[in-house]
Amino acid sequence: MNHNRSTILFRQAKATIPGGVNSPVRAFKSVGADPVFIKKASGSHIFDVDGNSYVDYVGSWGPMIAGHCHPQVVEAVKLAMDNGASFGAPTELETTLANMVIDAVPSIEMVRMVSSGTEATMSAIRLARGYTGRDNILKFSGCYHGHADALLVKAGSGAATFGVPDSPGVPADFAKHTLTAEYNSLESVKALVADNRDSIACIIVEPVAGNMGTVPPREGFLEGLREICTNEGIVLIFDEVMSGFRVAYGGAQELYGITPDMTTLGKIIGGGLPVGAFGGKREIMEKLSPAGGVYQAGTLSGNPLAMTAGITTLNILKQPGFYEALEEKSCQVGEGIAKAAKAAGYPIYSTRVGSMFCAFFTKGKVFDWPTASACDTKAFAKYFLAMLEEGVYLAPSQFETAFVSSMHSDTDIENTIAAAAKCYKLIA
Ligand code: HOZ
Repeated sequence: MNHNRSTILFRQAKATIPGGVNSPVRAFKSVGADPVFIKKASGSHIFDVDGNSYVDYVGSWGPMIAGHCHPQVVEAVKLAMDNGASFGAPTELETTLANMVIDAVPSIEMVRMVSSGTEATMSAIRLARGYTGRDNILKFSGCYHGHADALLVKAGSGAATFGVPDSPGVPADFAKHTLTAEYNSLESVKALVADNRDSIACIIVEPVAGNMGTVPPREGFLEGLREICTNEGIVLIFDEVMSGFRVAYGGAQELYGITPDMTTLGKIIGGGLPVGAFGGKREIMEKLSPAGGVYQAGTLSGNPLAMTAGITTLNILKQPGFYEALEEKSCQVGEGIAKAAKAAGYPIYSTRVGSMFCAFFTKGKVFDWPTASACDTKAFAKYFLAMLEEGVYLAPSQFETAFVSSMHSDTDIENTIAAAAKCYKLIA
């Protein structure tokens, strides 16, 4: 494949944008290559500036569950644009999307729209602190909740990819209120709670971890968190920015039947436009300004174009059989890749929850950050580059999730599995 134009554009970008990208993982740095620059996308495919096409399993890191440029979304956003891009004043669209979110997500009685997942988690934590009057928060090693200061502690995703356990620029005074437990270990949570009685405002968790690869919750883990939080007066926050409307219409909380006190959302509810949201129990949400005293605001919050893309996308997801068909495709691709690795004699540990999946380059099981971080990232990098050459676009990091969309066809899936078979043999 020729990547000449991408190489030129990356060189130009590096002169004006730090590292040449506007979000670190995109840079392909951890796989030792230059990124391909994307020109356009359609359905299950993205196309780069050199004319190469790829079956896309990044899906803009999650939002494109109905595929790129879904005709209904494109049409709706074009019409919304004719009415104006932004008003900074309330619109009916915001209430429509709020009602759709409330109907879908068991824990959400009231919701506030913001512009990104980072804003959603940052604001949810402020609200949990304001509501409880407590300062400490508890998160899990390898879970990523955006890049707010207090949350960049033992974070997954880009921070994990680049080996940044705690970012420079985060004052120790800010990070000292962040306690970190091990994912899937209730014992580690209980120990921290016992040592910090009556000082923990919230436990924030990805109910399906998606930022250290895909790591499902073990049986009893989410139930245990629910019980601890109820007993200790701690606000339980599910960060469903990735899993919301992805693993089920009502997210992981619907799938596993555990209801947190608050939920953060993003990605899919914006249909590819910048949106985040946080919501939960009415008594907590009513503490938010201007109803209550906890401050939070945003010029582009509830933006009409983003609301329109979100509403249209959720209407597509509500069509009968949507999640069943997606499950079938995801199972085919996840299992197909695992079988291809086995046939090549290459050791991987394969995980999948709905249309989120991951192939970990390890012989052992992966259930937390220590087991995820034991993966052979050099072998992953070789596999990633080989797959790219075969026309399959994966996330350029072992510690990210692959996403399947409803537009992935049987041919796309067959081609992906054939490419994986070839690439595992190549690196075995
Ligand atoms: N936070 C995303 C990975 N989990 C990366 C987003 C991006 O680089 O666009």
